[in-house]
Amino acid sequence: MNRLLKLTQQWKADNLLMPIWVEENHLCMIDQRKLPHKTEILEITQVDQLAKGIKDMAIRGSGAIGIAGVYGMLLASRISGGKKEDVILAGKKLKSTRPTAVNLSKTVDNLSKFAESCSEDRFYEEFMEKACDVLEEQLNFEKELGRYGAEIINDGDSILTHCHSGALAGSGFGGRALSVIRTAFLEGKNIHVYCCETRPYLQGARITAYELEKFGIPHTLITDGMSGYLMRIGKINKVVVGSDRVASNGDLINKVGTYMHALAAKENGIPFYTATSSHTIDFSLERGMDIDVEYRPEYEVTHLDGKLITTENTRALYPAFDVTPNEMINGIISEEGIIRAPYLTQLLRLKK
Ligand code: RI2
Repeated sequence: MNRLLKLTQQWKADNLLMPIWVEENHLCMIDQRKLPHKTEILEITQVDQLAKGIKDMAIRGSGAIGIAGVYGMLLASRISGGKKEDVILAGKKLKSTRPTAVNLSKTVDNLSKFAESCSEDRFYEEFMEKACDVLEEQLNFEKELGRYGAEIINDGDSILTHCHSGALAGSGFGGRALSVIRTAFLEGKNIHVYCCETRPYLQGARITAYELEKFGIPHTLITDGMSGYLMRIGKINKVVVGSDRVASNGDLINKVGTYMHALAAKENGIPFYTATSSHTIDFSLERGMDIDVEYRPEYEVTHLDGKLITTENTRALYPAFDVTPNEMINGIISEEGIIRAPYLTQLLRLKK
């Protein structure tokens, strides 16, 4: 049995809620579009299938699509029979699926570079070792940032989170935001989570609430527009969200709606944190507003569960992410600790 199959056995025994994993002859991926009512597992044997799954949101969350990038490159290296150009081409295909979350493109770029340096005769074996290192590192980051993040959670906190930054958006422990929340809960802190439904894809309603229930963490679902009022009446006293990308000045790019929660938090004097890992910091990006925001199809807004909810003529717009300026962020929780302003200098600790 190879190292990856052994690791997978271990992760299953540890009860990780993995979004994607490997079996003897194929990849398995939970179709997140079907949750919470159905746990459908897609069998992946081709890179194109995986790329489509990422593009169509069968797998999503910045950490998870980065991990999907690792599995995709590994799959390509196996199919290629040692042809490096094929692996690099597969990387390009994978990267083109979702442009905003940086983990996918960073991971694929690193593995493409690694492919160039592999020896011809042991190409797949070397690639496998590298993939295992990256996957293990991601899981460790998740647990580490959870431990650091739990320090800012107090007994009695009511925490708002937006979208889904949890196990299925990462390596299976708790992703980013939910690693912080889950660790605090496991430490015995009495907490309550308000999760936003997250229109239009409803990751919060469908997946965050599902995971919180699985982890036994008390929670309440709210619609996105309710956060400001609930802060004002004292129901929410902290915000912890994930991150699709962090610019070198600390600006946060995350699921659209995050910026509105940050504005409401600032107005109400409520601390706002993002949980991330060094892989999600884009040191080549000076400011958040310089990013290429992914716009998704109109029908994802005009339709609910495949049914049109507007008139035929109604036009819709769906920028999938927004930008929260660094000055609205009280801390960036990472695997190396909690980074605080001035971010431009402090984030350099994570530049490896
Ligand atoms: P981690 C999601 O985007 C949201 O923006 C969410 O905050 C983030 O990814 C979670 O990723 P989408 O992929 O911070 O559902 O947990 O569009 O890595």
